[in-house]
Amino acid sequence: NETDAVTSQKYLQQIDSKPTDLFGIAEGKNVVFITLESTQGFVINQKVNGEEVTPFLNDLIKDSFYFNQIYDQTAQGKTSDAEFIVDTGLYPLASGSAFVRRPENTYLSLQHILKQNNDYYAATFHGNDRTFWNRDQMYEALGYDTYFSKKDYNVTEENSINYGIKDIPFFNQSVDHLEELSEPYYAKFLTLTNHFPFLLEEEDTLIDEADTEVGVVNRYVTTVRYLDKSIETFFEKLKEKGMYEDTVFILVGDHYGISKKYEQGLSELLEEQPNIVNHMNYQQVPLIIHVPGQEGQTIETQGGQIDIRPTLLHLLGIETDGLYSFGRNLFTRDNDHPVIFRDGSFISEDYIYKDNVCYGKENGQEVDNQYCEPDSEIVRQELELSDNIIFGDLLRFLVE
Ligand code: GP9
Ligand code: MN
Repeated sequence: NETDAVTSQKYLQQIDSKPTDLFGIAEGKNVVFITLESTQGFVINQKVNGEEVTPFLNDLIKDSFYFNQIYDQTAQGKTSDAEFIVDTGLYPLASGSAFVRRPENTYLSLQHILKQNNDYYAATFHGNDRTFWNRDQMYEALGYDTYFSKKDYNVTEENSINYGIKDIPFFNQSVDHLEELSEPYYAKFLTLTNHFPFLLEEEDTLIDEADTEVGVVNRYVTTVRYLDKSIETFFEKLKEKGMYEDTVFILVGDHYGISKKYEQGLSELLEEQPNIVNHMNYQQVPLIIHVPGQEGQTIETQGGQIDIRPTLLHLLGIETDGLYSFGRNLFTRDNDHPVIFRDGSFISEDYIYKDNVCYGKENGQEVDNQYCEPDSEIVRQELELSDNIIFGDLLRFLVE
């Protein structure tokens, strides 16, 4: 009800945004947002059999804001949760996908905000069926003007694998649609080839499989390598067409590719011990924000996918106060605020809290639960407020 709406409003209003020199550096630019399917942070600058897994991304981060401590906050909604978090600034649901369960809500989405501020046109591109994850319905609620899906692509048996059209033809064909959009635009691209169980044809294999005891991990490096190539192809094409300069690019992994079940293969690959500290590190996803002409910088601030939206808005020169989001600008985020996971676990400046056990963050030693209690309280509060907003459809009272 409306009282709950006011409670949420009060909490969210204390999330301050602080000024920085970067405010507005990308004002008015087109935005190209790319989700890197199943891409975990460890692939960046990682070599397998002496070869880089992501040579293009490794180069790109040298001229980008590269955030190397960003955590996957998705739950059962997988890709759709990653989309939900970025677009709404809310946490995903504890079970199921908000895309499927709450498409009729009022949302103050990133797309709405951009439309209101600079008349951005919002489009989304994905090679799978329109209705997957209920995207057709949810994208309307989020204010997308156009949704290019499978039916808008020339999809053949030759150019498809696993869930659909391969990433290279996907980007190639997308450019033709992108060219037609009115500017400035916000364009989201969901890649697909690097999806479990990581299948790839010989002709697309650019790197040898890894050599661990876990086939999933071995194949994963080849599909990540292919994804890297597809991004390179896309950038080249945009440069050729003069569509690169005036665009800010955001690339982010949507969630893990190697689930816990296969993690021992990852430990083998990286020659690391299977322990809580490394397990948490594997939950990191790469976040790259590339503004052409802007000098590169690696930012070690701890954060989550929920922090992407205010960070982008900051660069676009849009104030984030009063936008009902749980995210914090990564350029100013306080490390003492925990990164919150949907199951109530978290990672803070000094602790990891997982499955009701509190660990020291640096050494992974179990410590008394009392050390995690204060942050745990914040975690419960944020998740509850976010759930209230979603289940109570509270933004209908707050957003005109
Ligand atoms: C399918 C794509 C991948 O359209 O979103 O699915 P997911 O990663 O959510 O399993
Ligand atoms: Mn996914």
